[in-house]
Amino acid sequence: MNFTMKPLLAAAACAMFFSAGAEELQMVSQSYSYPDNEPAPCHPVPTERQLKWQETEFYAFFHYGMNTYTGLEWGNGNENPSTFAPTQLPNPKQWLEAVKAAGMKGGIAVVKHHDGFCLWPTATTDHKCTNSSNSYAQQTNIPQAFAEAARELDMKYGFYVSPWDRNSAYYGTDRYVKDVFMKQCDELAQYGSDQFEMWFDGANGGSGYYGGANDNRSVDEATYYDVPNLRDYIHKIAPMCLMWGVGGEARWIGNESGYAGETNWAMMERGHSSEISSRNSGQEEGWIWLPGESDAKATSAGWFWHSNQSDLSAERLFQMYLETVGRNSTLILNIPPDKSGTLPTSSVNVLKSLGEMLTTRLGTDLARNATIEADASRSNGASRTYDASNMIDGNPETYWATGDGVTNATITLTWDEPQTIHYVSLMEYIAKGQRVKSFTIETSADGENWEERASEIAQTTIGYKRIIPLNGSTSASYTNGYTAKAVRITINDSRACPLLSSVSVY
Ligand code: FUL
Repeated sequence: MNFTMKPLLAAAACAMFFSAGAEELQMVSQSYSYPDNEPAPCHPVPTERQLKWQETEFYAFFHYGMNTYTGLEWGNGNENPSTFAPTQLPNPKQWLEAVKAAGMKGGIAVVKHHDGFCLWPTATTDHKCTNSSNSYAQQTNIPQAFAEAARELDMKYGFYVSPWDRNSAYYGTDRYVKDVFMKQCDELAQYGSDQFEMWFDGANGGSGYYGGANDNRSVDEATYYDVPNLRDYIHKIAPMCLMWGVGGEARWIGNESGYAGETNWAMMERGHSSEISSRNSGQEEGWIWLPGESDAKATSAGWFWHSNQSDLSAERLFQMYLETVGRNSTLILNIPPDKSGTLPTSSVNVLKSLGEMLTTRLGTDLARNATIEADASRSNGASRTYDASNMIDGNPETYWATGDGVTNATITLTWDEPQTIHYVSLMEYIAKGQRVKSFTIETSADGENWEERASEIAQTTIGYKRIIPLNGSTSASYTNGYTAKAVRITINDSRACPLLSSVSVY
């Protein structure tokens, strides 16, 4: 719809109120108009916290703790604190430097796993590193060192604190939530108001040591942890800290193998029976914004370090990246520190190769030098345009849009000289909701004859980011690519007028 034709809505709404002291009646007239012609939101929409979190895209998971020294994946909670015996002072800065080289923007450190062993000098339990007889353990404070290193390296950081505690005598009672778990979250929040995510595992209850009781305790995770209060409380201290999993602000993608659905909505019908089976793809009809996060391991054995582990190849990790970040999910990739409290050299080397691969393959955006056109664009507003050029200006705040009710359109990028291309990456302006339901990509070697690409991949949702390998495969080796003088993207269907903030071609 043309802006000039659009009626200025509800021109005169009147409000009445009493002024504080004099109690005299005042009339205030307000008028509503849309000088910028902005598209209406297509609900649900993300909170600002969820938006910021989504921009983190690719970050690390560091499973380190008592299990590193017992060789277990789930400690029972009956460990002697002295078993935690680092051979040198654990060095979170080395962890973060290594993942930064892989192109990651941050990391989450496990500071308490299900065994209840805390990697900071907590006041809530005796099951903690500072009670070890090892002198490096006594000096260990992972949340503090991790937060400091992240700030120094300009990276985002957060903590995994297991709600389940197989050591605590109080687990399963109200006292555990009030006096142990909430206080631990509070202590951790104090390590930085700039945390981006707290990870609350879904593993809840079962057998354990429980202060010597050695029994089985189960809880209802939906009610036991007093999540609404916990969330409000953490957000007061760390306003941009997203509460993952049990916290209810982002969802598990449904597997630990590093892939999201090709179709992947950021919305879910929370509480509906279909929720669990829809984790991988989200739900188009979902009424709550609950974006997916994929947790996966970069090593072969477990989440924690094991002497027999090997590193997955950089090529395999690149595939995971395409199948998660490239499918509207974030990727939290686990690399476990060893008994020295540092990442093994072999892992550091793979991370470096991955970073180089990402730079070579997805580092130079050819769209920036293209001419871009759309066959439909929304009319300009007073201080905003919705032109196709907004998709290649590198500014995530500007976007291309069509007019209200226009749910299909074609975008064409053209170069003076033919380019060799492998990937097309698209981003929706999700602040106003996720919209696109179907699209197609074609390339043309001469600018006249078109060939459809990657039709074997479901070109359905886009969301925050969608990366399409033009050869149709996320696992095939990096080929010679296609020669293209032009690329055409057709939006075939959308929940409302499509809004794209970026088109990139690599
Ligand atoms: C799971 C836990 O039980 C694993 O030990 C690990 O921490 C993984 C990331 O989440 O639910």
